[in-house]
Amino acid sequence: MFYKRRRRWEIDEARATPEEVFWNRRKVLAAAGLGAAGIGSIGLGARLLGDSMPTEIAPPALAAADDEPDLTAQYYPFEPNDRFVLDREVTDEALASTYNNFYEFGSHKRISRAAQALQIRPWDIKVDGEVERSFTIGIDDLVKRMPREERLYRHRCVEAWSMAVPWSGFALRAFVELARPLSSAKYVRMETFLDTKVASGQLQFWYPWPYVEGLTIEEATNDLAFMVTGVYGKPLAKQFGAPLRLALPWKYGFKSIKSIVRISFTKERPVSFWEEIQPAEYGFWANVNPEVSHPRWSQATEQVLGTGERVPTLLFNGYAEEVAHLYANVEGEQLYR
Ligand SMILES: Nc1nc2c(c(=O)[nH]1)N[C@H]1C(S)=C(S)[C@@H](COP(=O)(O)O)O[C@H]1N2
Ligand SMILES: [Mo]
Repeated sequence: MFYKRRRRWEIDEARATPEEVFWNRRKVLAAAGLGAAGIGSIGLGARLLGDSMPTEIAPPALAAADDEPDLTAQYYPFEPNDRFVLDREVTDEALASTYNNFYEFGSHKRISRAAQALQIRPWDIKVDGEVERSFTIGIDDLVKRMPREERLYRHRCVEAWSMAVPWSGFALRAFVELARPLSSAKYVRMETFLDTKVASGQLQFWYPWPYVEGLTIEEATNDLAFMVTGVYGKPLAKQFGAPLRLALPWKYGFKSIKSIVRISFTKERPVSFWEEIQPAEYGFWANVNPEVSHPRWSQATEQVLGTGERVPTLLFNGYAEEVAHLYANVEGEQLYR
């Protein structure tokens, strides 16, 4: 295809801050003794998840992985699904690509370089647990089989910053249908890769690696639950959680697990990574609610990445109409953190 449609989120080059600027600024901060905790390059006072934990400055990144070709590259951009619209501008790509949470590569936001060491082709996903038959599927095969589409979603991190991005992927429901769970399957548990050779963050033994997340079958088959393989009209850059991540826009960002290698259908509720670390602060449900504070900060407002704006946070991150009914009969639980 020679014709390139101008995408809605494409902005002038002048407004985008190149990655170099961040990195140079980072060096300056390090020299000033501020280290990783002092990275204020976009003016956010965001508190790190688990900031009671020791933090570190990432060692130099390994060489970029020698990936086999991505056989799905030809499908991008995916067809936009116009049912999913935004009430705000799409976040600048350069910014969203250099401000990431991916603790496998360091417990700070500037992990985009280190993440390039992750090999994402070949990549297999193991499907097991309460299913008719366990199987393993390669990412390219999976993407080929799924109903591909693009959706504009808000993303609200528990640290009170937010962004809005065009995810490419497929409904998690379509994957659930492919997996053929038994009626005994009540939850879906997802797991990230484990490889301390590429992901130095996984050498931090006080974290319960690998990263695990989970949701109920009802949540997984809700319209909004989305499996992500691309962003900004291209295959996912590694720092976003390539080649396969989750997007649950009504929940705090930590539920949207990255670089998934295993998906299990279970009878028991999975215990997720952050819940295991600090259950009083990060629960299983983790639905966005401006009225329920995190024990250490308010969730009433959020800093919109790249705009310098602080805006009110919405119940279920603005997706109440689609998901509120899922929680009508769940009582006496920590639904909103
Ligand atoms: N495996 C894994 N998945 C993860 C995380 C992580 O550290 N490891 N961080 C989570 C958090 S806290 C957020 S806010 C989002 C960040 O996604 P982004 O970097 O694409 O903005 O990824 C989530 N998924
Ligand atoms: Mo987050």
